[in-house]
Amino acid sequence: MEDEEGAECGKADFVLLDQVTMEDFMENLKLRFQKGRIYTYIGEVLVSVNPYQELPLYGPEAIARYQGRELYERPPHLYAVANAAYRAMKRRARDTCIVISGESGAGKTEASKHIMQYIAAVTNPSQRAEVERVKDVLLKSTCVLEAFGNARTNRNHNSSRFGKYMDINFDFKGDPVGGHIHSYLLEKVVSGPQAARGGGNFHAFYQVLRGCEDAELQELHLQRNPALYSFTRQGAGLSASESEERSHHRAVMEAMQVIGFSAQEMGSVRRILAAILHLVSLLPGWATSTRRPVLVSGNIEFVEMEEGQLAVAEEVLVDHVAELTATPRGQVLRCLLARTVASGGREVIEKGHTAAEASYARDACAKAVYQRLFEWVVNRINSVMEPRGRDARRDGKDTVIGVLDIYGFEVFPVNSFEQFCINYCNEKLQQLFIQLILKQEQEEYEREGIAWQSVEFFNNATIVDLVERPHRGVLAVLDEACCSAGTITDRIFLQSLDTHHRHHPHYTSRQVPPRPPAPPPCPGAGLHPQAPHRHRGRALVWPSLPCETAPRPADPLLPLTLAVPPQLCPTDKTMEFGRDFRIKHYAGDVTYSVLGFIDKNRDALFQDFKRLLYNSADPTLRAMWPEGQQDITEVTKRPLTAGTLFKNSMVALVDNLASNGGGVPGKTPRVPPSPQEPFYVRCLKPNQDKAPARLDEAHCRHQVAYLGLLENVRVRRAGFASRQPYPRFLLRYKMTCEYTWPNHLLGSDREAVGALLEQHGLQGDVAFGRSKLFIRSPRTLVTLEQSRARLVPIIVLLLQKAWRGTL
Ligand code: AD9
Ligand code: MG
Repeated sequence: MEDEEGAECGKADFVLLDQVTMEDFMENLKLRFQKGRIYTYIGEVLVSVNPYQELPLYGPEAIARYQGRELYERPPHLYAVANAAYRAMKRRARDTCIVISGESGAGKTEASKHIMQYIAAVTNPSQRAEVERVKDVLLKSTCVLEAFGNARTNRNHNSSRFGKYMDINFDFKGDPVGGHIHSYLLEKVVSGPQAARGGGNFHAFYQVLRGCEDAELQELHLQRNPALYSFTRQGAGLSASESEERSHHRAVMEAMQVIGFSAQEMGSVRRILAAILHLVSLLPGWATSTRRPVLVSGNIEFVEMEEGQLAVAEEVLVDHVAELTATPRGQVLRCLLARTVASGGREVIEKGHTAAEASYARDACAKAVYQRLFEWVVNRINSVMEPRGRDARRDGKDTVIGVLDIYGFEVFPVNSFEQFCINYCNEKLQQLFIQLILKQEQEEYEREGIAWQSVEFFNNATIVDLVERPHRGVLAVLDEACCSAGTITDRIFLQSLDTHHRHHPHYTSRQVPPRPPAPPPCPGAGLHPQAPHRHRGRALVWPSLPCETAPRPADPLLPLTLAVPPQLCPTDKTMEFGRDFRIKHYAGDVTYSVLGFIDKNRDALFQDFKRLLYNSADPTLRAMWPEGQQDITEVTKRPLTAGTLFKNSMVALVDNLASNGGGVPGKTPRVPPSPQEPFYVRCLKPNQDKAPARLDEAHCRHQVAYLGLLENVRVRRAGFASRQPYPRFLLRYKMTCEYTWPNHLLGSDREAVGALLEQHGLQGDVAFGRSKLFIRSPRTLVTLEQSRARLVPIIVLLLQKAWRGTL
């Protein structure tokens, strides 16, 4: 690698550092970044730094240089990882996956696109039409998904608001024959979260407004200016240029056509987007209305009439929504102003909304419609990527490469339920990284019959446990609050969290003042007017809560080098009393505002809307609401909460990645579980300002620390810095030994390797495994590399002379 890059570019693998200190790590990272080397290995893990500028690193020529090569043969690159995953999958006929992680804006989505491009470029040499079709869909799906699932934030102008795990199915020849996208939590944006993250709404809204022809806009009853609609008027969403949005719109339309969306479906999608904009739009002229607006929250639509009845301020919007959703106007109006409730047996009554309820219901409807639209788009893409012609998986010859690109860890001035879920997801992935890196090492040493020495890691399991622990984790407490009939407020939920977690080393809030640690009184009492002060076994029955009897022990394993954020003071003034709680995440402290947690978790949508949309004359919209056919009296089961659904999907995802379950969240596994071997890309964000070619050392240091990259290097070197199968080792260094050049005549490759090492006097620094050589110190590798570097030019010269016949 270094022969190609030159020593002035630093070490291409952090394992080769002379010492594993933060200083040495950062020096190498900085040196490489300055030289345009944004990729560096830690063994087989790729560390990538976002350059925030176009670098000449990609494209067909670069792809050709990596195609078919071993990981270490060329300088570190995403193509090398994609190639390694592809070769591993092909060679061993085993599923594999590439997990891309890092904070928001670190370059995960871009990395996933380069990986897909590499795979598309190196497959299907025989140009089979069906394979070409699948490749087109795979590549084009990214653009469509980004339009519907990404938004501008102040951290990233193209921030993924959903997680994506894309499976690519390969046939026995190694050509892509299908794929499947699993999507996770689409943030539901109305006004709260988007304002909090200083961001805009999903790109799709701006693209429709800026990109549609005038006549189309007229049909949709829309005006071109996004500032006129409350969904699109705020934050960073407006900072994209018109021409940019127009060209994105064209690209998305084209991509949808290539994928196979029909003209009728694309029309439905546009109409649904327009209906959402109208549903929550700012009413032009409302101020001149004689009616009195009663709810001032940015969306002023409902007015209370003199008689106490509710009405919609600007009924023309109801006409638009009804027309665009192909539903009867009268029913739209009814759903907006009232709800049907079952009053026992088969009897139903209509209950009028208050203005606040009506606004809540309208927003819930807009959010749900968008979420269904997104899910429908994903499913539609999946339907055209389903492997065709045969049961591809059952014949046992197909294998899968999964690429995980999920929203990165994020902190905004105000963090809500969405950030809580996103950061929990990142905790899970970090835990997986720790477990697999340790597990893989351990297993490899065992498999090869080598004794090894363990390295301690910061174990973030305690944070994951704080969130997902049954009965008392944050999500369980939140669910319990959501199940209680109406009386539980966000604030009471916060009190309950405090009672459970006030002694947890990673939890803080200002709700309950700190108490002497022992013996703590039962904190479940007095939470709620009806709170009985007693335990009820394991089951958590609101609001009587089990008591913490003793402070939790500290983290089982303390980090060796992790820059632990300063110890939090439980009475931290930056947190608002009765509103905030804080979690000390592996990546830093995040203060969450509990406001809206219960609503967002409950994620309730009145059945009336579901029935309304199920009865739409638009088949696309209708297909998104299958449960709308249920009668209100049949709806008895409480749906799972958003938090629980998310947790379940994360647990299944992580199981899948770790090859324990093979299942996919919310779905029965399509295929039996099969072992996977993850490849990792760890993305770093160089600065907070998206500035090109600028590496802010403090910011990077923090990421290196919390991602556990130093520990990763240490583990890699703990026992052994490097390991290589005997044939590969010989291929690389055989010219450095007279017994192995050009070919060895010894009994086995292992013996030949032994002879080579003895000639260099390096036999004391290695261990011989069953199929691999394990090299303890990087110096050994450096010695061999230097020896090779001296000899290669001489050999090349000799060969050239031989070819020219001058030897
Ligand atoms: V988030 O968690 O979805 O908010 P990502 O996905 O980690 O985030 P993304 O890939 O979207 O970040 O990268 C952010 C921006 O950095 C991109 O829009 C590019 O402008 C820029 N970027 C990222 N990687 C590269 C690269 N290899 N070359 C040039 C890059 N620019
Ligand atoms: Mg992204």
